[in-house]
Amino acid sequence: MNILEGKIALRGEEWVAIIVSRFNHIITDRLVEGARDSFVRHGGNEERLDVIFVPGAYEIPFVLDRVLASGKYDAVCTLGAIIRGSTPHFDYVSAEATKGIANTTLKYDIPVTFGVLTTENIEQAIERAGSKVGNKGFEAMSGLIELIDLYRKF
Ligand code: INI
Repeated sequence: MNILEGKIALRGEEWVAIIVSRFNHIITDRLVEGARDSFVRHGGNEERLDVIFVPGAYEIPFVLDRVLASGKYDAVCTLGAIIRGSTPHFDYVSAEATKGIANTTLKYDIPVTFGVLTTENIEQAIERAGSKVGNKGFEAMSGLIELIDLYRKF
């Protein structure tokens, strides 16, 4: 049996972009910090890590398309925080962001991970941004690093 899997280790030569939404920035700032932490801990060169800000999660797919088309990056980590609160906007924004990121990713042969939180309330978001339930930014970057190595294998 042959097992194909990626190592969570960078060579220091990879260019990686984080696309992050400013909406609910108290949360998304923490996700960026977690992602940066994972990147550095796993051997990334911080001078090759670009952080690209967009207004809200709805805009992530459009900017993702441009970023992937640029050819500059080996991989892209998307981060955001969509919190239901009391507005129906949540359903539209989360559906478009999720679908948009997946559809855009399928157009390119470049790894992309999804670190966009979709939570019922701010407490659940805080739990996933560096407290009780870990940091989803760290997880999204760690998954991305694994994919970078996996993509080298075929
Ligand atoms: N954007 C988010 O990133 N998170 C949210 O929770 C959110 N809510 O709830 O409205 C949100 N809305 C803004 C949206 O992403 C766009 O930026 C806006 O509609 C302008 O296009």
